[in-house]
Amino acid sequence: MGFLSGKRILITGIANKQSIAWGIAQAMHKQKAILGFTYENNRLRIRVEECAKIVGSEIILPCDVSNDTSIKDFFCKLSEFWNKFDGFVHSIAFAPSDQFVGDYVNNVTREGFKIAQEISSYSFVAMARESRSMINKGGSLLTLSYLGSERAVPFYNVMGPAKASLEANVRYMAHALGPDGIRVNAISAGPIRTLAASAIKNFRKMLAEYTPRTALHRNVSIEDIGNTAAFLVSELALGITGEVIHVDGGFNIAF
Ligand code: 0WD
Repeated sequence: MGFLSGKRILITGIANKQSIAWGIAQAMHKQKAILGFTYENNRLRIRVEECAKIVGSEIILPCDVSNDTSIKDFFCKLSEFWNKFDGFVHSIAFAPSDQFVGDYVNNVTREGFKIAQEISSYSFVAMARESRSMINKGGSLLTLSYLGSERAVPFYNVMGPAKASLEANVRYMAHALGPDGIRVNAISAGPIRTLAASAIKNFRKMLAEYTPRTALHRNVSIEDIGNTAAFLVSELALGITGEVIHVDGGFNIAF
């Protein structure tokens, strides 16, 4: 028995085995959740299939969250496997690479700002709207944020406002979905070397400087994020909604 026994959870945002979403999937699998997976495009399909196989999942479906039809089609296909399920993990963010360089004010563009907001924040509520009627009472939605929403982190640039919007989205979604018995939370993760992180200039340097400044004197891993994610979607966390929980080794509380 695990504390997610019998729960059906959908995982988005696996790009490879370094992805935070993969750490989450493994932790949930350990707690006996039944998992389904999305992949953004055919380039990523094989990698997601490999991951799904490891955790015994047969649900691997395309979903590009930049496109409303793709989201609609995805949940329609998912309903052929699961007419009801217990929640999803939104582990998705994107902004064009030219938005992560130089001075924020000089380099941010209308298009870059719009794309970052659409894919990294709006897509969370778009997915919730399309799946609301399929989610069981007691269900849980989870997304991934970063401290750049609260503080100006060099080179994080346009993704900072996108994460701030995502965190506000969490609170508004939690308020709207609360009466349906659905909880909505975010994990604000410490920096982890992934594909998405490689878009941020100086990420390695930042990671090295980060370690001694955390309260725990260590960086976090995808396992750390995964374990908190498993807890948050479980019945152990039934009283928690609308929260942004830092899983960052105590970086944000240290001076
Ligand atoms: O330090 C880090 N790595 C942190 C990441 C610290 C704190 C938060 N996060 C957040 C990210 O901002 C993101 O929201 O965690 C989430 C997952 O990021 P990750 O695990 O670091 O990155 P990665 O393994 O690259 O997965 C993100 C995936 C995409 O991968 P690529 O790299 O191919 O863009 O998001 C998915 C895609 O699989 N994605 C989409 N999925 C569906 N539709 C789309 C889209 N339009 N765009 C990106």
